[in-house]
Amino acid sequence: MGSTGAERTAKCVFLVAFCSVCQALQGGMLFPTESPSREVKDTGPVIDMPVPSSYNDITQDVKIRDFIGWVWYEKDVWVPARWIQDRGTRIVLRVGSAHYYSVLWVNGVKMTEHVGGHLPFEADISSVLRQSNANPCRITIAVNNTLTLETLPPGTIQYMNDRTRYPAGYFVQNINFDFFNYAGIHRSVLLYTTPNAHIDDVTVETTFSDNIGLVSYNVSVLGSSKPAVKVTLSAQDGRCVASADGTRGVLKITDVNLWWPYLMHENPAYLYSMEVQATAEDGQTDFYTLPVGIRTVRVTNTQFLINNKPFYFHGVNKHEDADCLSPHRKTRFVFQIRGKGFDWPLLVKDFNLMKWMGANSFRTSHYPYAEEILQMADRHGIVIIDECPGVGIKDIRSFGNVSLAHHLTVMEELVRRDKNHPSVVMWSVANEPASEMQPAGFYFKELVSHTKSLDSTRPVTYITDSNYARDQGAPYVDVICVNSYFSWYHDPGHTEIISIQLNTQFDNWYGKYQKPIIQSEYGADAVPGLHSDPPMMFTEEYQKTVLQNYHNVFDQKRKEFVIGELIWNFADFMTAQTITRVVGNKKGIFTRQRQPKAGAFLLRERYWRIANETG
Ligand code: GCB
Repeated sequence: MGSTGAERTAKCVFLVAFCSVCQALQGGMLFPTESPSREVKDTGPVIDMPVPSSYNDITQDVKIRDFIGWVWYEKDVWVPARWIQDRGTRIVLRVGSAHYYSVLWVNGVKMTEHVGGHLPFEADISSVLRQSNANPCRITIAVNNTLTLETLPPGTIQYMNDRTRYPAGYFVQNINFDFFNYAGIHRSVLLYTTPNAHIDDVTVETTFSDNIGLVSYNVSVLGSSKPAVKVTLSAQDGRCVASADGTRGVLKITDVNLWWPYLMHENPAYLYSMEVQATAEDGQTDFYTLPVGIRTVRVTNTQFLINNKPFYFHGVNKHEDADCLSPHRKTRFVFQIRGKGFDWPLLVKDFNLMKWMGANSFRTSHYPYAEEILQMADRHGIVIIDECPGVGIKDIRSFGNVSLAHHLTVMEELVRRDKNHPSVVMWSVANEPASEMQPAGFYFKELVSHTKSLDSTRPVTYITDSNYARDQGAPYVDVICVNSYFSWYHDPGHTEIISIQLNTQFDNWYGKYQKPIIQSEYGADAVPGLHSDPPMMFTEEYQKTVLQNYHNVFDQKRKEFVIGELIWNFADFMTAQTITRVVGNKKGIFTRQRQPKAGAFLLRERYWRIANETG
């Protein structure tokens, strides 16, 4: 942990559960032993743990890999003395994400807690640092990865305590999603400062008319009742192109450079720089600079329009997952096993691969990705469908009021974090919920309308694998996103059925809703290096044949109402251990180490061809 965001190591303690029984002195104090009526809980080992990283793959210990419960991270850091001495300085501690439920202490004082594994949380720690003798300052974060029916994603704990079958007894975390439940502090922990009176939030909405760009902005300032706010927009060459005073306003830019997805324009991903200054009554000024891309998004019943031009999503679904080589400060390279931990080399490699294959878009399946990834997409002109962690909502009890209230809160946190990214063009509120269940209608109506009330500029969707006739949520979304695995989970081995089944799928959905459709997942597992001709399941040839059959249908339907295709998946990824997964899901067109399978070359040819056709 540290102010620079550089990788550091914290100490990590694994605790199976808390045991907080206090005995008065008069008790016998028998040595604790286990018996049919007694349980003993011990603290786990204290070990070095890198941040950011999942803790699961760091050691050789299966108990740590599959651990469910509380882990404690602790680190002493030196806070610059001037931060503490200057009472006009506000000191904030920010956790990029920690999976799933976290409690944060500084110098033993509880600062905050946070529910949810994929979005940031922070606390103003100034007064604690000033009260305690700050240095070194001790940061303690307890993280619990247990999933329940009311978490997002949901899960249940199942106890295997029938002693005739399980002599030792154990419990499992059941989940209805297909990726490993990596846990720990996954993104950077930063210490940063602001003046006491500070810019708390900035929201921009953009549009244009002919060659005039319009940026509506809204600035909120805390710690000052009458701040003087000044906003300046600069072009990439540093020229000031518009400015305004006040907490709200509209900036007008003549001869605007729009933000375009790459492949769609010769000058894509144009970002202006918006500098906000807020000066408080005492003369202190806070400055914040936000990159701003000016673009519009609109959906018709057959098209997805970016800057009023039809956009066809030819892209990928991803995961934050890899086992890869990373540079290290001291040793030149280390083999790092980070799980879902944020990793710069991986991020840059993945963007290079997406560009190599001509992918213009990705979905953050199945949870919000690190902010650095969105910033990179803004700069490179790659379009994002931003998904919340609403994956695996299969149990009717997860459609209850408590779950819905939490889901609405998660959408608020997601929109608050990602609203200003031009690359984000649509919100996805869930993946493959049991949307045919009766309560799903009300649930999705509320969820979609709440999301639209938070952001009226972007369409909202969720990803369905339900039958078109029974799905309860589709009336509320702007775009229908459908997952299907013809000739894989259905009719395995029969790729000849894809054409008829896929055509029927599209015609049924469009016939009922007259909304544009994205094939949000399709694919087949391929174990790299496994070959067979004629193709057989799990070979690279079979994966290719499935993709080709899907593509033939996409090519007919994209002339009508199909507005996108996202392969499942960009790369192989880790899952729980099941009989259908051979050390993880192998539907990647790249391996987990980012080497191409045959399918990657097929998609590369296809995506570049589409890019050239659609300009
Ligand atoms: C799906 C899920 C995705 C899985 C995929 C598969 O429908 O949305 O999370 O990994 O299928 O490979 O089964």
